[in-house]
Amino acid sequence: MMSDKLKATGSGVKNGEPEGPVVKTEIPGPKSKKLLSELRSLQHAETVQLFSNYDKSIGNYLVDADDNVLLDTYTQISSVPLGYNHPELLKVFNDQHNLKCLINRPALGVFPGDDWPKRLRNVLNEISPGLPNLTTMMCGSCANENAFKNVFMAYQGKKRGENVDFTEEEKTSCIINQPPGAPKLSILSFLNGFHGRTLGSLSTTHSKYMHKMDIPSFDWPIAHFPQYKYPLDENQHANDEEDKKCLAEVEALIEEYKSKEIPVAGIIVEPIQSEGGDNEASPRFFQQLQKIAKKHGAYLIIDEVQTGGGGTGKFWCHEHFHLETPPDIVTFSKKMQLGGYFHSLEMTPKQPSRVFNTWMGDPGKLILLETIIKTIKEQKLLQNVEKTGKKLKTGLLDIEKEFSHLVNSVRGRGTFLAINAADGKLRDDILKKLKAKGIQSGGCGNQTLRLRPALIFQEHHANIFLDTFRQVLKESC
Ligand code: PSZ
Repeated sequence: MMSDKLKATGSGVKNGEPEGPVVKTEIPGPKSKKLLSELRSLQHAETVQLFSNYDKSIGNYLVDADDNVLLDTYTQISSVPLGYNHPELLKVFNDQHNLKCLINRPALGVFPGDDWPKRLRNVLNEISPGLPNLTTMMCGSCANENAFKNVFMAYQGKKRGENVDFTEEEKTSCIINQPPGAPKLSILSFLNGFHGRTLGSLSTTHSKYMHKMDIPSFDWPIAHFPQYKYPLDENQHANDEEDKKCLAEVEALIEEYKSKEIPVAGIIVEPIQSEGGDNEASPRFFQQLQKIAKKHGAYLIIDEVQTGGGGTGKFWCHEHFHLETPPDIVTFSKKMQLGGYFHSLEMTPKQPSRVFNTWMGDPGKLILLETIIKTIKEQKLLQNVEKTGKKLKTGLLDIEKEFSHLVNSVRGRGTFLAINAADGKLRDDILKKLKAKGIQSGGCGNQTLRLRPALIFQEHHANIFLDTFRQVLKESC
């Protein structure tokens, strides 16, 4: 799978990686704890788990400040595509031109570098999910936030028709947040969805109260997302009914908000609800959702911030759904390093400066993305994800059978996999025990353990994870 450069460099050592996890201290260890107290005096740092040594971290292994070596199945909340210190990425800024693109960071909306169109075109050609335009941004939240703006503009643009000039009343009213310039419009989202924490995107995030407490929100419709029973093949009928129920609710909400005069201009959905608990929905659910969106003149935004970049075995998770046309917008960030969204021409504003900020992304990150895409293709990493994913999922299904009183509902695609613990406390205990044995993993939803390894995670890494997981469950019996 790997190029020769990356082949074994010594006995028992693969791709420059250690043979397995090494735990030397409790985690966080004394050095991490000392650094945490220092950081706490400088900023709110209550979410910090440990401090890492990014010089020593390598491949699938995260090395912490106390020299503990952790097999990383969580990858910075699913955002490390090629593992740590990948040789191809280490080379990128040895190139003087690339280095100059990095340090002379332009305001891309005004003074882009002379290679920017070519670089954007390359990325579009390589990975666009069938959409002709690409707007770059900095993170997932601001990708969604600006995607909403495009949706609202296109929705109002449709009403204006050929007459693209704004009225005087629109111009003065929008300044003071009033209609008709600032119209009442909505984005429909799903319960347990996560689309970011900035003010607009937070109105479509519905996973944990801590994300939302004390923050004013838009009155926008929220539909239930299917909650499936597993295994899928034994619960097809119940799950089909669940799809139907949720889709009927989407249509009812669209009608309700139309009559409330807050029409639904767009629908945002994750291909697999990630923060909310790795909740899947069927290809048919997404096909029908797209049909409903089209029928009601609402645009469909697929949020691939967490699912995008190959973890599901396809570059975009929604490719698994075989939609009849591409969605109107596909947002991304995380593994792509750069935030942004692909979109149809209809989403492109007719006037200048409507979707804009100082940086509008970062050429340095786009350069990294080019290398990431090239490496994924050259090293056939999507195939690797499929292969490792099969091993991992089969292993998890075996474990689920063996410990059915402790864990259930194995699900997911590629290596983008999840399993539920019987309750939230057990899930948290499992995460802690895995960490103590040198596996960095993560939770989502109330009781789910999620796997988000890098695309270079291989079968032998899967074996280490599965063996350790089994050990932890044995101890929990
Ligand atoms: O607690 C947090 O803020 C977290 S933990 C994981 C995320 C955020 N994920 C980010 C995310 C996402 O998973 C989806 C599907 N859409 C949008 C976002 C927001 O991306 P960022 O964090 O880059 O703003």
